[in-house]
Amino acid sequence: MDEKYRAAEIEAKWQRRWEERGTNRLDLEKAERPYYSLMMFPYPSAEGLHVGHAFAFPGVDIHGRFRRLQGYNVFQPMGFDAFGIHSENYALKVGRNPKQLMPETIANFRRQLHRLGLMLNWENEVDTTSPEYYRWTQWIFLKLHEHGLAQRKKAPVNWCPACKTVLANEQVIQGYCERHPDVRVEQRFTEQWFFRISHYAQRLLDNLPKIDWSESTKRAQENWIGRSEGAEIDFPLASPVTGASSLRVFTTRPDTLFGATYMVLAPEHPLVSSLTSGPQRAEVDAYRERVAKMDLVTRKSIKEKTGVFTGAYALNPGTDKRIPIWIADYVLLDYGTGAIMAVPAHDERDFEFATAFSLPIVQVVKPRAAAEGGLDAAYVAHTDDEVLVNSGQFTGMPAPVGSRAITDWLAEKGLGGARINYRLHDWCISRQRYWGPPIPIIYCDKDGIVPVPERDLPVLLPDIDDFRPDESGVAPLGRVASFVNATCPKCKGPARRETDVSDTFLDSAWYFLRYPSARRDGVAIDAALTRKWLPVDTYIGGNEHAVLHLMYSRFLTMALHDIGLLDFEEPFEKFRAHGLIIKDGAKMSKSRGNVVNPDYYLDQYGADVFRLYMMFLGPYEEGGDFRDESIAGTKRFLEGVWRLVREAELDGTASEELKRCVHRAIKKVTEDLEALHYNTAIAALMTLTNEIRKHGPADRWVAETLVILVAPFAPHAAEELWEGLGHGTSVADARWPAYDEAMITVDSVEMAVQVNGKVRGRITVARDAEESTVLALADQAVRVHLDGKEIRKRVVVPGKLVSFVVGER
Ligand code: ANZ
Ligand code: ZN
Repeated sequence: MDEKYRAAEIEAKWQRRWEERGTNRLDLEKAERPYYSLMMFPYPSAEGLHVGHAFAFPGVDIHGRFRRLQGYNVFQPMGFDAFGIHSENYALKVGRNPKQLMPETIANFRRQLHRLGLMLNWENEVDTTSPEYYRWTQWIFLKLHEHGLAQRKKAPVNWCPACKTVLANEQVIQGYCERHPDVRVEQRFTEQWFFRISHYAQRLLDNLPKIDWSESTKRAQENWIGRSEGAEIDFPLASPVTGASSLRVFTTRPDTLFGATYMVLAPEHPLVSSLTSGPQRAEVDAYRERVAKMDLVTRKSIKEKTGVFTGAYALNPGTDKRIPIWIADYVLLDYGTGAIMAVPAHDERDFEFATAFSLPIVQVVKPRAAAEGGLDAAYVAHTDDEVLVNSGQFTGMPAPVGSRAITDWLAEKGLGGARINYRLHDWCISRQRYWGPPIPIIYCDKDGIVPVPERDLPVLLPDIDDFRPDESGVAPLGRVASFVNATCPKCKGPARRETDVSDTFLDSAWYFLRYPSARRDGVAIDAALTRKWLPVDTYIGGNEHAVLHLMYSRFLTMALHDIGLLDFEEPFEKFRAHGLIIKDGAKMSKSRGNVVNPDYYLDQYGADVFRLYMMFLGPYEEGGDFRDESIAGTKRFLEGVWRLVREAELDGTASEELKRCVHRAIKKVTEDLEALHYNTAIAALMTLTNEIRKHGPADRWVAETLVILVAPFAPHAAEELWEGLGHGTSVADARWPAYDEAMITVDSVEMAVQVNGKVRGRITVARDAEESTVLALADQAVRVHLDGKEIRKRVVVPGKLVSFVVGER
């Protein structure tokens, strides 16, 4: 047998074998220990796989392979999130129809994914653009509609002038379009389809402590949901107008009621027109027009306070004083009630506004010490140690007590009550674009909004030549008469089809539910398979999806649970966010010109070395800097494993010392894989190869153990070695080795790692570890202090200390 490690040959051979032998095929119905390992399915871009994928996917694959070696039947499916603006824009750019283009880009992606050596259940592949898939996406829309969770309503929405469609709030990044980082999003006030995710705000929040997710992801969701406790208060109008005798506000500080010296409505508030008095009208209208053109983020970030008096007054229910009603851009229509009581002494924005327009400022809360000493305190932040002043019968109460007392008192008088408010808004799912599943709705003059009957699904996306979006706010399908004209399912009269398509995030909000049932025709989700395989055991993906995909998936799962289609309400029991790969200190992007194409490395080194290398770049959950200097070292490591296994004395017996080293390695690699600490697991394997060199040669047990421990990372090489050791079955079906605690003596030392004289980390190593191992571990432990610097000197004081001297490059 050839003794040299030849990556290209071995990898092609094993990828063929896996295919032929069905190594990665799984009988979902018969599987006894189901384990669902999910990776975020990619959007197949024309450029193909990038290094971010090459970091993310192998990281999940290693976990899945580890679980399989532990005896689980691991289901690790893959699919393509191929609808959406991204693909459509690319098709527009190259002047082709996405329907023809997409199969080509998917084929390219599939080829690249194969090269990475991922253990995937391709039989269960899904493609969101296939009618077999999107008929069920439409079906889900119908189910939500049937249960009152899909609503058509008029609302202020984000409009991207470049995409020429509305966007969900989650797709607007600091006022700019997610896809067009230099295009400001505008506001439009139009009818759109919404899913009532806001209905689930409290449950989405309450479940967070119950799920095992990365903390950073949970915090992002918590902030996005944005729960605020406070009160709604009605302020009677000094003179009632048509349609209203009072104005309702939301406040988180009912304790400051007596300090409300004026009110502010959002310029779009429906009562503005009736409240405005004759002389003020021209000024109010001009201001409203100006604000209508502004996007939300600009509005939120404007420092300078502007506004206009409406001419109307309300009565502060605490003081009974007349207070003026203004409109201003710092009050937003879609938060709370779209109106506020302004308390300039205690709210910074109100303070700036009152100062700009010379409105009265009355302090009603003071620190206890100041209140008792009669001092006049300046503006201070709200603390528990504050008491109410100038607040009628509530004067003297501690602020939190005052809050409750005032809320109760108002409730008794029928002027409001306690109220919880959420920042999370309903999910706008309609898009005025072509490349998506048509929303299955028909409009009839007689019957109004009529859902397409289930038996008529899918509503096929027609082939059209001109699929360009335009300014009109009407989707391209609106120009296709044969699509638009329909028959009303109820009265059989002439009717019109909805021409908007749904958001791509709806496709991806349920793909994991579809995977096990991917080959079932008559149902979206097969009940028995779903019960067996879901919820997902481990989901790993990027944290950029913390509030988009991950929130939508949770919502949809909850909704389908309530509708009676699922018996669980959280889709992902465990979620881990992986880090990002950066290059030269910056996120990879085409505009920066620092994109790395994995194909080059796969050609040069093969998938196994590349996988190992990517996982050794840094902690999986933190990511790392792509420096290809060290890839040669990774290659040498794998060649070392190769040689040590080939040179093993299979009939011999390893030394006691070596056995101890192997037990230690098993323990370390097992624990690290469990925690996704891949870089340190690889470091431990490096240590082990050094130890085999020192205390070797390996016997059969040592060689086999090494092969199995390496297998999740370098599956092809492991297969070849495993076969060379005389096995006729895949190493993927071997058993993960157990270690003997008694063999793991404390023959290790802790060493400090210094960078420029400061201790930056500690490592635990075998007392007799090789210097190169110690250095590799040390480098990992303090990598944040080494990144981007030049290492001028390395010193190892055995058993004590590693010291790096670094400088700027
Ligand atoms: C009086 C007050 C006094 C307030 C005070 C704050 C401090 P969070 O915590 O984010 O929920 N507010 C309410 N609706 C608004 C809207 N549509 N646009 C702009 N601002 C709005 O913020 C709640 C507070 O934000 C509310 O409590 C209200 O100002 C303001 F010392 O009421 B407060
Ligand atoms: Zn009808």
